Amino acid sequence: MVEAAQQPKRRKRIAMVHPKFPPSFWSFGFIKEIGGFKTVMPPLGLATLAALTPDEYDVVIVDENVEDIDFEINADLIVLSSMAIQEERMFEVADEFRRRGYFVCMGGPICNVLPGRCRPHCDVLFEGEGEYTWKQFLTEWEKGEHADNYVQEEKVDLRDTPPPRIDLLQTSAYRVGCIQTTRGCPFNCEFCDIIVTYGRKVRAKPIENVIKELQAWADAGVDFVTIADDNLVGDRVYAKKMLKAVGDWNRARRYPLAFYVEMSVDAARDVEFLELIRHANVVETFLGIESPRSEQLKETKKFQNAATPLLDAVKIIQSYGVVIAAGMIVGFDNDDVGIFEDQYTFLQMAGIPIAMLGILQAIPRTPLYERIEKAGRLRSAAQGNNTLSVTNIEPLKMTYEELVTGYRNLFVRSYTLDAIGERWLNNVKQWGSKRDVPPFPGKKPEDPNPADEPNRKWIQKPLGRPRIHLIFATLLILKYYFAGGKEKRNFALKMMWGTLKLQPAAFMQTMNYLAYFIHLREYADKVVARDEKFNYVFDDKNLTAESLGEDGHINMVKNERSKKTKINVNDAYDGAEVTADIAADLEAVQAR
Ligand code: B12
Ligand code: SF4
Repeated sequence: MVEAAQQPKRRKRIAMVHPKFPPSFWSFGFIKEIGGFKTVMPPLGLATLAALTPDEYDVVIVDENVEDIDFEINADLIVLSSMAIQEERMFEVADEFRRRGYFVCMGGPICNVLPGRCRPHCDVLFEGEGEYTWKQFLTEWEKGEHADNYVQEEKVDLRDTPPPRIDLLQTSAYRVGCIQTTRGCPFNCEFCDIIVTYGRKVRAKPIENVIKELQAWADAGVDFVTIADDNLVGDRVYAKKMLKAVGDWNRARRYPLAFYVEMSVDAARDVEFLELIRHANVVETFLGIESPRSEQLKETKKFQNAATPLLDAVKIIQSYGVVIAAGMIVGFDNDDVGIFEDQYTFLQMAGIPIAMLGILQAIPRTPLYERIEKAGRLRSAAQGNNTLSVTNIEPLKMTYEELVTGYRNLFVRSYTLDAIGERWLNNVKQWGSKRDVPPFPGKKPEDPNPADEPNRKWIQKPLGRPRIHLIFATLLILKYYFAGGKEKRNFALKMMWGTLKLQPAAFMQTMNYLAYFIHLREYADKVVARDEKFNYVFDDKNLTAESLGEDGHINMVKNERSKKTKINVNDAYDGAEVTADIAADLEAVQAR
């Protein structure tokens, strides 16, 4: 008989669970069948945590958006990670596991801003980046000495983050793959929770690791990858080197990967950067434009936008063949009822087909939250879907009802077929061309001006490798529009014919977006237009962070400030017309 001491130690099992998303603007839930996917993107945070877990553990990732959760799973630890939009389901799942006696750890974006609400639903709560705290916890847990709360205050060095374990994901269930090359953003927008968690000093992964991660996604059969950086131009020097390397790698492939990125509008000032995103095969970018009115941009400390002619910036970026998805916000203190018309006009003129329209919300731990709480203008708890007719802020220049009704009407109006069609063709007209690009103010005389450049060909390759599913998807798209009545049919014909006239090479890109628009139309009609959150008001008018369970005794931004991190924001503002506001902001940042 083998002595107990000699028996091999039982391998412990960790189940990492990602709760289901409700329908949202980005869920693409209405076009899963057309796209042939179960959910849009994998949980990169959990895949990263899995990679950080020492080899002696067996790890599984269960994404409830892809498969059902087995509440009797063989596991010693349950790890949950989610965004605030998954709150309800996250807590249900956590409570169910705990009811059955499992030990539950919780982390992710929701815990980073709403730890007070998460606390009652888990055994161990993690706040902030997980690279160091996860390993520390495992060591302490093995010894039976673990804490019940781990907070990562120092920002993680991205050389310490390993390539995510995408081998643990059912990659074919996702529409796109996902990598992250940097974390953090040098700017200081008042409402932003990104800089609360990830800080204002941009930290980057070694470029060779980026290429390795991309190769892994390509090997897994993925054609489209999101570069989930908070701001791709946050560190422009790194971004250029990285995009050059990625572009060289990508263009050498028979079927290059297509990329989605997120960046700030000051990118429009840098011709070299724009050439490189085109070279890398970026086909869509998210821009946080927020408002066409500069008073509102200054109010929210988005000085980089206030100093930029926004319409021109959009047109310049589009001329590099990129589709722009914009974040737009109503409900700033300076917004009056005229803002809805201004937002609509701006979007139509700019030709921004995908506008994530939201009402300003105060997210706990942000400077905006502190200001609104101090002013006694909190009206309810923060919630995770920023594209519903609800906000926790009492508006100043209109009533709450005017704000949510105006918002809802703006959303629905922006997603009528006529409005989408006009925006899409305005954007196709701009692709690969210098037409309509005005000289860009605020540049140094020696800088090249995109308006002086020759016409650019549309060189994007959005489709990836040929797949049988593409034929099936095309048929379903045609069915939706051509069997859906005259209005839909005319819209589809206008989009296709318009593209053939303006930019024939981009015809299949228009087909792609015809699918995208089905989701957005359905979301506008079935979720936003019928949203009952309108009446979601708390009786108690004297709400505070504490009474809402949103207390956050640790403000990570303040902690970072106290460490006097030196950030070179001059790079990020490079070429901007430096107004007094920007100068003050620069000084404030430099003084930290
Ligand atoms: C890619 C992305 C998406 C993708 C989807 C990603 C997915 N998995 O489905 C898309 C574009 C579809 C998307 C959509 C949305 N998104 Co999004 N998204 C991102 C983005 C840019 C990157 C996410 C990511 O992969 N990060 C990289 C990984 C490694 O980071 P991570 O998951 O946070 O994990 C780290 C830590 O949090 C921690 N950690 C995480 N879990 C755990 C667990 C434990 C136990 C431990 C120890 C640690 C830990 O360790 C990890 C490594 O450091 C983030 C911004 C950001 N910088 O994170 C926003 C972000 C997560 N999204 C956000 C929002 C609001 C949304 C939407 C609700 C917007 C909308 N109205 O539609 C939707 C909802 C999604 C849906 N399907 O319905 C917010 C969430 C705010 C919050 N606090 O909850 C963020 C933070 C951006 C922002 N501030 O505006 N998003
Ligand atoms: S530019 Fe975007 S990521 Fe950066 S601080 Fe502003 S809102 Fe946050």
